[in-house]
Amino acid sequence: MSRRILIGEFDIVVAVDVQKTFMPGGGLPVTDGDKIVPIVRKILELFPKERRYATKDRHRRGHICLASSYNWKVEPYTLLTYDVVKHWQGSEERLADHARFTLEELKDYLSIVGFQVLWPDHGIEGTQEAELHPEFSEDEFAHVEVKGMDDICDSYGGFRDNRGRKTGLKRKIRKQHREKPIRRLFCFGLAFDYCVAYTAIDAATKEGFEVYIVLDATRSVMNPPGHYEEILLKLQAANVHLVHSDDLVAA
Ligand code: VGL
Ligand code: ZN
Repeated sequence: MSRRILIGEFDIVVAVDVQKTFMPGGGLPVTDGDKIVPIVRKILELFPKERRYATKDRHRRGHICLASSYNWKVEPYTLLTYDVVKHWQGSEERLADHARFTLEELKDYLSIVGFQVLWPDHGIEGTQEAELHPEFSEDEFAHVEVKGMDDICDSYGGFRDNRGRKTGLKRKIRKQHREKPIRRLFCFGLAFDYCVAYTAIDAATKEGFEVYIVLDATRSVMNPPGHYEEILLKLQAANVHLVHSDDLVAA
C-alpha cells in the first residue's frame, strides 16, 4: 500500500547497525544486507543532522552472545536456553578461557532473559566491523549509540538491552529536542528480525514514539519458514507501522 508521509520537525530516524559486519563478507552476514546502503542514504537525506540517530553493535571478544566464547562444539545460530545450561557444571569446560562471564553468570542471565542465540563473531571492538559502514560518517548523525558492550548481556534494541535496562539513546533524543519533542521515529537497518524489530517494539511500547519501519531499507538475518510472519505479528501487536522508502517525502 502506498501513501505519502510528510517528514517534518517532529520526526527522527534511527539507522540500526548499518555495519559491514552484517553484510555479505562480514562476520554475521545478512543476505543482501549491502543492498540497503543506497536506500539508507536516500532516507537520511530527508532528515537534517539534528534528527538523525544511529546505533552500532559492538562486542568484546569473550562476550556472552558469541559462539566462540563457548568451548564445546556449539554451532553458531544455536539457541541457548536456561533449561539447556542449568545442569552444566564448571568441570565440563564449556566456556572458553577467554570468556568474559562465568557459568553462574550465564545461568543467572538466561534465567532472567530466557534465551540467547549464539552468534558468529561480529562487531568485534577495535575492528572496522564495530563501526558504521564506511559510506556513512559519525558526523552526519546527532548521536550514535554503541550497544552490546556489557559482556554479560546482549542488546538487540537501541533503547533497552536484553535485560530491559535503558541505554542512553532516549535521554539523548529528549535532551537534544527539548523544545520540539519528537513524536515519530523511522527505523531501518540490520537485521530486521533482531535489532530493528527490538528497537522498533521498545520505541513504540516503552519510549512513547509512533514508530515506522522502512521495510526496503532492512533485511532479516534468519529466514526459516514462518519466522518473518512471526516478527510481523509482534510488530503489529506493538502498533509499529511498515512503510516503503518511496512513501517518505520532504515537507
Ligand atoms: C544483531 C544479532 C547479533 C543485529 C546484532 O544487529 O540485528 N543481530 N547482534
Ligand atoms: Zn551483536
